[in-house]
Amino acid sequence: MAFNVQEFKKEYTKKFEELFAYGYDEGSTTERFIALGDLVRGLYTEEWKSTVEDYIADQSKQVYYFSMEFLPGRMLKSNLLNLGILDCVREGMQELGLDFDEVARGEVDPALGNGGLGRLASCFMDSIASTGLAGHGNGIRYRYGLFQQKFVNGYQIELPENWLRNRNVWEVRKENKAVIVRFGGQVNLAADEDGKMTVRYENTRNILAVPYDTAQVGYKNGVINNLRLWSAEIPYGEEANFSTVEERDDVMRITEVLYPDDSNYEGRLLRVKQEYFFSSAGIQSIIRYFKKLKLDWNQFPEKTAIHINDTHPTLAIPELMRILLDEEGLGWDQAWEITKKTISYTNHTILQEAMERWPEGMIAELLPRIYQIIAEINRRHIEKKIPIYGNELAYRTAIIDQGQIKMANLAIIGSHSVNGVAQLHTDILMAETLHDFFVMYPQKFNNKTNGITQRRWVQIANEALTDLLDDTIGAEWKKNPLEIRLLKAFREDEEVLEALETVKLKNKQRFADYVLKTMGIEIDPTAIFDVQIKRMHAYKRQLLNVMHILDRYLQLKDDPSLDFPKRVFIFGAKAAPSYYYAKEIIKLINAIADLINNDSTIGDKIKIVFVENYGVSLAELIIPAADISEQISLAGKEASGTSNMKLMSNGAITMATLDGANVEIRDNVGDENIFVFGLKSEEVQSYYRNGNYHAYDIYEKNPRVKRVLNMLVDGSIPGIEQEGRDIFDSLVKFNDEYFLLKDFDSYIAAQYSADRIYADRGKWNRMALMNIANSGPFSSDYTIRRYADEIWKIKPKS
Ligand code: 26M
Repeated sequence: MAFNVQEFKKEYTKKFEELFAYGYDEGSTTERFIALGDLVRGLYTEEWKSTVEDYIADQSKQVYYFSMEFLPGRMLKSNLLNLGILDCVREGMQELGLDFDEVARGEVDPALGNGGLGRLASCFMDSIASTGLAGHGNGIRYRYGLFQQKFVNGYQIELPENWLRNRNVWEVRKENKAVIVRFGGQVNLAADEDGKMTVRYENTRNILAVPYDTAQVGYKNGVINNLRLWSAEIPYGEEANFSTVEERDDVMRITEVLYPDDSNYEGRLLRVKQEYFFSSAGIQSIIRYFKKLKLDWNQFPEKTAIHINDTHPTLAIPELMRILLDEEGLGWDQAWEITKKTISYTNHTILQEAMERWPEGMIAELLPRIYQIIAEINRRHIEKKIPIYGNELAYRTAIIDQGQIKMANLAIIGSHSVNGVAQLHTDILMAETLHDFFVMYPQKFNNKTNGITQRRWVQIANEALTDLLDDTIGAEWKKNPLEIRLLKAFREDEEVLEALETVKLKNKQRFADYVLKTMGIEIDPTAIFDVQIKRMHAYKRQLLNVMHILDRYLQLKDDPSLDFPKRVFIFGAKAAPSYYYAKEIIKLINAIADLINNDSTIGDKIKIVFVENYGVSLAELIIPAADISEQISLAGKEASGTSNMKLMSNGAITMATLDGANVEIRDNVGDENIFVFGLKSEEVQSYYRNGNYHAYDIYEKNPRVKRVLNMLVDGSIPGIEQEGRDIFDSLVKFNDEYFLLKDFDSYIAAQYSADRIYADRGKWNRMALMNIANSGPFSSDYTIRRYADEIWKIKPKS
């Protein structure tokens, strides 16, 4: 983008005055950001428009990524980076006497997702545009994002996240693209004049879905795709049907707030309304576009791929069927072939409690026509499969079972591709979780290991590392992430290794400053920064990390002269508001932080920092500062993980169980550049199957385990009477569902070897370098290319 510093300064000054009627020097940080964001949006609108026009002119196949969640993070720097004007704008702001980084922090980080699944969707949007693919997002414009987390007396408190309070400079409301989504009512069959039967919907409640579009700027390639988020409103001219406050509230509520639980499905009516609302609106807008092309319906799958991110948008399947059947007049078989060829599905979890199921009666009442179509899909499925596979297998794969609609079953049967998000996860899906379906449809199953965008997670979050890489191996890695492997040639180069250490130290200092300023805790940047950042969940085993901390504390209390290197244990985690046990662990971590941080005999040997309100923006601050990446879920439980990839790309060394994508990280970096411990997935499976795990025996026989666990109940940690007892019981009395006690010894041993190696700076730096050098394969650009080649069948714009 042609643009110079002088022009920028002029434009910015003008834009600010236009918006606020005073000079930027008098503005607040928020106002300064809004002016900048507004200016930047103006810079790309022409390319945004022409990208869409080109897609129409070329009749390019397009992919639509349907996701209930997106977690884009702040967009200013990423838009500037991708437009190629980041340095120019930074310089211009500086010349205007403004602190560019501070202005950038004036942007609110949109938290329209819970965690891994939502962030993956946003990495994918960046990679789709940056690899030159015609692809768009489809989701919900929640009025309130994921709750803000506060700690009060160590307990998690949730506050509403009113992310739109200062307006959103990136979005464009597209009133002319609004569609109607219908709920409730009755379905009637009526014969028209020629005696043809048509389906009529009567007495439906009609909701207006208004799209807000946000540009997805590709990296220096002129491609600008679209993220379309829908908002629920009362349709124009239908105000009379919404005369009571309750009726109006019911509409607003649909897109009011993101459900804050990412691990436990709940059969709530409002949730399924949200799911149908954005699925239906998305399908309608795709159909509207396709009809402009004036092609045959059989060409729909040649021009359209629709991907559903987990089962949340699965109602897109019967919705597409409904439109083809009822509105476009196609026959069942033709509509079904088109639907299956168009839709593909990603599974993100094997946890049974997270699998979506809806009560049949609820769907029948809320979405009567959709219910009929699901029932017919189910009937045909059973009828077709019984002769081939027998009754038992056929019924085990039924969509409707014991009064419940199983969304994963519908997603698999109604799509042509089912993928897991790491090889181990996909293997478990095929062999266990979805084995019945694998028998029926082996060709549908495939793996697409997750990835991350190094543009955000290295170039933006870690400018110092970016400069070092450019100076050492050139800048090609930015366009071609595999090229980062060139760094391997410098593994014995002391100058590079020292420079890498300097970069890390600088990032650690930056985080230490933040911690001092926001929490009043002083941490030593030369200490090991040991990081675990992810949702709080029992299977992720933050509690195992806690057990290590308590063990280390006890060792130091016994012998304060022990020469452990200093360590700072850094946590970031939100718990679902209804997840009681996860909240107890939050309280526990805050309590041991209080105890240990203020114990003068421990001093700097152990510090614990539990940051409040972890999210994308804090991740950008923490990840570049990490030495150790804690990826310690019980093997077989974490589908993939993506913070593991972000941390390795920033030179942290992984402390890993062989779970999710950790396995592939190990394969890439080699055993000598990772700390692996714990049970393997097959061993876990075998214990579950044989029922021969006895946590109590370990508690009794392992004195270190016993001492650590006793701390939870003997009053040595103030303020956790209830929590300590509950957590102790979960491990000792209720047999430790996630095998923490079993993995404890090998975890401690792995932590000790980390201590030893950290003391050898050269060796540690070499390991860090090898992690960075081997992170290229985890770029979401490659993940997306594999989705494009193997599932979506779309090619980049030449
Ligand atoms: C479901 C029903 C009702 C309300 C909420 C949900 C729900 C929301 C989010 C369920 C699951 C949700 O997210 C799951 C998730 O984030 N899974 C993670 O996906 C990542 C990307 O593939 C993986 O890296 C993680 O391993 C996986 O845990």
